[in-house]
Amino acid sequence: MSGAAVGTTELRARFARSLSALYGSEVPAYTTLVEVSEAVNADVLAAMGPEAERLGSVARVTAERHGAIRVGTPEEIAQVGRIFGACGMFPVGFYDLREATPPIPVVSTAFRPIEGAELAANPFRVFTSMLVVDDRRFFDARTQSQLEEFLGSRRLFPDELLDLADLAEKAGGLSSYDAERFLELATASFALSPEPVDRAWYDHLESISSVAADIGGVASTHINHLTPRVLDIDDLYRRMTALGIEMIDRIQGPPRTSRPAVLLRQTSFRALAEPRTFREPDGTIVRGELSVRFGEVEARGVALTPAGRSLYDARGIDAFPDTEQGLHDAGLAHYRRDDAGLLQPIVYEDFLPTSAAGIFASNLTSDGSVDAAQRAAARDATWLQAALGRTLHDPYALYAAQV
Ligand code: OOG
Ligand code: NI
Repeated sequence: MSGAAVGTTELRARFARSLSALYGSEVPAYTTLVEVSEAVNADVLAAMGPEAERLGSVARVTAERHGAIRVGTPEEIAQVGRIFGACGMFPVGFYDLREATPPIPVVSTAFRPIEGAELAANPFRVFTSMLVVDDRRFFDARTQSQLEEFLGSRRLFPDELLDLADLAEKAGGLSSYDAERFLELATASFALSPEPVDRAWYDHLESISSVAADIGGVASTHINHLTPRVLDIDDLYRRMTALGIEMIDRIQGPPRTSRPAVLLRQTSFRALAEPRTFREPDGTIVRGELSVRFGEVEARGVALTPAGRSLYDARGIDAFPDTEQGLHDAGLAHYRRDDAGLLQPIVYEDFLPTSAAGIFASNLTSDGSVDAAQRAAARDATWLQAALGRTLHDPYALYAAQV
């Protein structure tokens, strides 16, 4: 415990709230999504009673969000690690989206709390992707060096923010005054920038990958989506569609089933056109629009063990037992025994590579261009851990430790 006025747990909860307010002001449809999610959750609670809270208290689920951000360099992701570290969020898992269909030129991790009590207090997580500029399958030598120059000369986060982050992580929190300042600077760093976008450069990157353009074609980063959690995602999907909001054509992850909910199910509304300013090749500044940011929503189930995950990946949800006791006895999912000796599910707190790929893909303007004959750049969990300069946690080890 620290003596700081605002501890890391409260900093995280306030950061999630402040980003939510920002995203709602930038993307009004997000506010609709949050309202519909809250209405669905209230209805599930009314219909099911305490059973609805089996996978997290209503307070947790109502405040629960995951964000997504995308950065360009190892230095940038290390800075992101410091900012989230201040909020008690640590990198968990390694995702290589270059292996996805269509391939995306990024590797990713998720910053999140890692202990049961912290997850219960506020499980805010941020899926964070980093561009792989030296992967020749996507970027030729000239584009790589242009990207390196562009990314190397920008500063996503002011020094004052990084210093406050280091102070918070070291002291376990901040004074009220410093906490306000930290939240103000951190939130502003993830706002959409009014800076004009260099049209020719952006278009060049977009012809390779929309995600590369979103990262390397603009001078700052931004929240790409902020996802509330819902207790009945099929109902949410129907209600959003009835409101005339265009959803992607499916729910990613396990199909609806009467079996216990496992892992993660996600869907989203399509990226909306947002006004942006552009600098044309002749130097004139014009108003235009980009469709990059969207609204995702998710439902979470129990965390699977490695055996459960292999079974899910090989045979799908139909291969699973019908009951929680069955899942537990077969060693397929994580449960802990409460004081009364009853089985309590351990919530899945991470992401799914196929689902993430589907979420990326459903909002791309084109598949981009990839030359599979070219040399891939080596990236793995060990590489990312070194870039971050902090432990990259293994999700399976964390679930096992929560029991
Ligand atoms: C991240 C996509 C992955 C999820 O929920 O699987 C993700 C992005 O679009 O940057 O957020
Ligand atoms: Ni997401």
